[in-house]
Amino acid sequence: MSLPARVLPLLLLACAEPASAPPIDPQEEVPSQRHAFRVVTVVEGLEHPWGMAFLPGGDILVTERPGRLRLIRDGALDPAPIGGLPEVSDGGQGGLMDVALHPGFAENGLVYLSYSKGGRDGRTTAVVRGRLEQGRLTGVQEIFEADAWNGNGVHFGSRLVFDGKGHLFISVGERGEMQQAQNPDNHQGTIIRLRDDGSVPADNPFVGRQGYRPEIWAYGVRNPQGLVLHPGTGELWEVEHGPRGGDEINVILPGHNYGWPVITYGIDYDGTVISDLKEKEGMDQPLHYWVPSIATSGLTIYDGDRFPDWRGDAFVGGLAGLHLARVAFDGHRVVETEKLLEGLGHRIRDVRTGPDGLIYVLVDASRAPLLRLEPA
Ligand SMILES: [Ca+2]
Repeated sequence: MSLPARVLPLLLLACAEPASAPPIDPQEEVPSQRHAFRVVTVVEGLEHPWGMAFLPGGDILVTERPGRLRLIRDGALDPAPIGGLPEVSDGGQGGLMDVALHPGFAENGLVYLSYSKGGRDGRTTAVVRGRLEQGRLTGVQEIFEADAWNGNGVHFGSRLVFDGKGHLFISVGERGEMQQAQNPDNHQGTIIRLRDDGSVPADNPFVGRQGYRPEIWAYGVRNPQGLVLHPGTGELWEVEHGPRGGDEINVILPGHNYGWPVITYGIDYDGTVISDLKEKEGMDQPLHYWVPSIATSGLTIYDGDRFPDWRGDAFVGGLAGLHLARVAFDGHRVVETEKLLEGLGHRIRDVRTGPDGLIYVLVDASRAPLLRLEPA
């Protein structure tokens, strides 16, 4: 596998891991601007966990990047991984990524997984679904394979979000080929919108348009590793891992172009200028950006009842940033930012609001914990 020189520092960054994190004292009250909280370890010993989904009844599914789907049952990590998974091409930034439940999971048992898939032309991002039955996925079928093949080990995306109206959103990275994010004739650097069976909705913005893939909902994104429906407005919010200084939060609208790499607030990892432009007609501006980068991954808009003064705030994981970012909004305007969980030395891969109103945080490490923020 050959890699362009400009992605090597990124890989080093992605692989860098703190030697050991200080132990967390669950009794310790952590102060912050709006709420004091405690950091509780739910389980330990996950290998590079990436995504999670809450099952009805309180159990949790967690993906591990090397290709395992794990079950946290009654608060303990089941030693046996879920069976029946597809063959995952692990390595670099690729592997098993997100997990999401079909909105009708209670009746149909359908679980969706995004992962990097290997093939003759290198690797790409793909999505499968299967029925969870007695510790196995059965009837596994591929519902999407991105036209985003190459030999690069970077920028696979990939989050999965259902909108509750029969659609599934999938975020796909530009696979380390930045110019391809502006080419809508492939899936590199896009947000995809499909029906739950993988078919293309007739009202997607580019259906029938020459030179555009009909699966595309929006394009011009770099490496989108956070995607949620805003619980208050129903908007699709995205975070993308930018170049050096240029991570972004965006509101994703149908048919819109988010500008990478024509406009950016960042420079390349080797210090070279990617673009002189920070804005351009026809390209959407982010709601917020980070300079320097924190290496964003994971996003939740808090809507639980346990931290009332955090309601409506965005929580974003920072990998290289080694913290959880809280960004408070008034509509689309940022009104407050704060770094949480600083000093623990944790690369943060994912963050979710649990059905219990607590905030769950996945750490990226070879032996990693799932953490939970509880009110003090
Ligand atoms: Ca952008």
